[in-house]
Amino acid sequence: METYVIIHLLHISFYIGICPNPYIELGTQCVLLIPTAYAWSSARTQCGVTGGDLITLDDCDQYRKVYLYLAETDYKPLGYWVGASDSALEGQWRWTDGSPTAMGLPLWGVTGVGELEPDNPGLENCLELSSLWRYRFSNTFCGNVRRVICETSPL
Ligand SMILES: [Ca+2]
Ligand SMILES: [Ca+2]
Repeated sequence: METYVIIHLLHISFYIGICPNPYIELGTQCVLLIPTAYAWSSARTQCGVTGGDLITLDDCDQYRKVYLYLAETDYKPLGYWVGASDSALEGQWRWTDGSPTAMGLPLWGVTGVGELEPDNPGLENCLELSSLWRYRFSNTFCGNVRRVICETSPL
């Protein structure tokens, strides 16, 4: 009886439901790549138009699935906006739902001069995944244009 219950719960945890068109199921999230480049706030609006928001990547396994998907899609060289910024309070990185963004390795990339991202405090306030950083987290200017990764809830 106990064994049955555990297996049943595991099954539920892997079933996320049906993703609304044009979102695809990717791991535990419904994900949409928008191949047109926008500034961060416009990118967020574009996700809203499709019924979602910029993606939250607060789970390492799920981040890896997204990373592999981007590497496979391979729209070099521009990066993708994801849903974190420190615009509200410098250095306090938050996802769009207000939850804190994990800092440090292995999520964040290392700059060309060997320093850990995020760099340029006060200037670069939005989070991107760029092929230049092997899709590790890096901050850049929110006004830069990047492709977009949205997330929405399953139906
Ligand atoms: Ca900043
Ligand atoms: Ca940076």
